[in-house]
Amino acid sequence: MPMGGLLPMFSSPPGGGLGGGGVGGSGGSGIRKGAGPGFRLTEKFVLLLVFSAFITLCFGAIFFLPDSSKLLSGVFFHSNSALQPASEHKPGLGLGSVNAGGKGEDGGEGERAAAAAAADNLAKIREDHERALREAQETLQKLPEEIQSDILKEKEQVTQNKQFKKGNAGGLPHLDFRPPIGAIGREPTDPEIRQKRAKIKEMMKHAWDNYKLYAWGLNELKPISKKGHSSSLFGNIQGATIVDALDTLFIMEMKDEFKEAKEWIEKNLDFNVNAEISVFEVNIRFVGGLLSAYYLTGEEIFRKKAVELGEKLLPAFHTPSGIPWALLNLKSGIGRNWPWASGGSSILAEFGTLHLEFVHLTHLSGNPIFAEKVFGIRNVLNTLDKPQGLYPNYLNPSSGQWGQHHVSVGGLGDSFYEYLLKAWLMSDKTDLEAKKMYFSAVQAIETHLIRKSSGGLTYIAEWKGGLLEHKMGHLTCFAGGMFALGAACASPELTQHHIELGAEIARTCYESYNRTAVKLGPEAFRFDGGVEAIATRQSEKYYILRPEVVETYMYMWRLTHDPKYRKWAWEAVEALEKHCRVDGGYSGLRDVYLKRESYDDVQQSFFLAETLKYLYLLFSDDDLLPLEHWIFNTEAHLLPVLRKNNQEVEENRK
Ligand code: DMJ
Repeated sequence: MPMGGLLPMFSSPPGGGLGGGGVGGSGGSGIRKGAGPGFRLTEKFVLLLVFSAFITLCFGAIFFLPDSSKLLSGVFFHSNSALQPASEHKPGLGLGSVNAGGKGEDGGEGERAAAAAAADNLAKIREDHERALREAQETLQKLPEEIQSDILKEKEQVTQNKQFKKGNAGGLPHLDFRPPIGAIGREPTDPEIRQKRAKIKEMMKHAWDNYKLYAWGLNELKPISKKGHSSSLFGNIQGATIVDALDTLFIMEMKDEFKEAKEWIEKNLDFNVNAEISVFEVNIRFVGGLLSAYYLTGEEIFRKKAVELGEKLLPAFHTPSGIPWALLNLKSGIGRNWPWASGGSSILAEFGTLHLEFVHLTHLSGNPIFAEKVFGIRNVLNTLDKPQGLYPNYLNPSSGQWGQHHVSVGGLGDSFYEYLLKAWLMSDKTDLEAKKMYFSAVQAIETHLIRKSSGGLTYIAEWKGGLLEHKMGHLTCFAGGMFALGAACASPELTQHHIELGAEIARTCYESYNRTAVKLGPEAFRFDGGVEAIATRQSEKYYILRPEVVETYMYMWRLTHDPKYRKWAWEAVEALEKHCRVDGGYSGLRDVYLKRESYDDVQQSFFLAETLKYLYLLFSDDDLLPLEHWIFNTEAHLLPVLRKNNQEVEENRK
């Protein structure tokens, strides 16, 4: 269509503008007719009245409207209420009703109706306006602090929700801390036992003082070179010995040392490091140590640090199966597995040893994420077939399938089994799934791994795709204590049998110590090639101050009170003093079959956390850390049993 075709309709008429000519020039419109001399006087009067009411209304509206562009725009530009947002909806000017009234053709009634409607509308406008004024005044009269605090309250709520979702420590619920049960024991009444206990405390002091003197703030001590020792297991997180030793210092009532440890933690313990750490080691030593210190003292700093570190470990679970990586860069959150682990697998003893600490992190933070993660691990395990009912040491976190079918109750497997039993006990025996998993695993271990030597020593062999390797690790010796603890809590028909199993393992491990030159056991010992409980390979002859044998003695002592366990434990103390104690602390040995010491020059942090703690408990009364109230994590850190109900806790406290 040519443009010229539209022009005539929108162009002004010749002569221009709206002046008279436009309207007048168009010839006879309806208005002109209606307004003509044909109206009666009353009609004219009604029209005049309606018109004047309309003018008054408009004037009134303008007069009463507040000086608000929003309201003005509401009135003038949103007169169609359907276009106004609900919150901005204002009663309109009522033009519709004025018109309706004004159109009345029934003389006086229409007039009155119109006048009444106009008055109504004016009243509404006034009311709205006054309300707006009142609100504005109230807001202006509020103190600036009140406004500020309203804003802050809102902000806080949002932040709290966000923090809770993120599992941030800022969202911690308030916990009513009560003094722990049996954290400090009475002096033993027997003077000989008292003296032995005092000796073990002196050993702790020697280890601590030298660490303080030569390696303060670093991870571990080199007692021969008298300097710090760093381990890649902790990346560049520092202070492993301080955190690991905290609860031992507390129960031994080494108050000054505990105080200096706490002060160091407050000022220096820092997890904002750009380094790769072992998730397992950091969890059992640092998270475990901090949780234990919190439960013993109620000091907020320990809880705060434990939760903060727990959060830092969470990215390790970002794998397709939810089975965590072994190694994690704390800054980038990038994880990976040990390069030597079968087909990129995660390790059973590592991902299976997070459960206790993570359940407590949820308990202390109010954030379910920690528990969800570890129960997720359990779910994966429960969907998998177990060869002969056994749990292989390797599990691929990407495929969620087993790697090599190697099974061990020692290294790579050990504390997974320990944590099944302790998850059940720590839940006040409500976690029946853990109980079932534990007892069926032990049954499979008994059938396929436990053997008796021709000399009558019971041992736990390693299983490699169905073939047995007749070797038992020092690490495996913890299992004696585990069987006994499980026995004490299991059904009567299992009790005797498992206690005996624990006792037999304890004896075998004792033999592994007793058959060396220094009376401390090797890293691994064999039951083949004509030997029993003796290391045959040079690479297995070392002793690094490990606790597992005295750990089993401690449980056996508590559960049977057979004096031989104290006797064996004291032999270990004497051997430690004779062969591992040096001027600068305690050192491991490279070969336990040599009379002349060959020091490895490392004072492991677990010597203070575990070995000395278990020895101290062996020479204390049973009311120091009673087993029905406390669970020891795999690094001997203390976690209380989470009672079914508070009333029971109250009862137990009396
Ligand atoms: C400790 O860190 C723990 O006991 C862990 O379960 C195994 N290794 C050492 C002690 O030998």
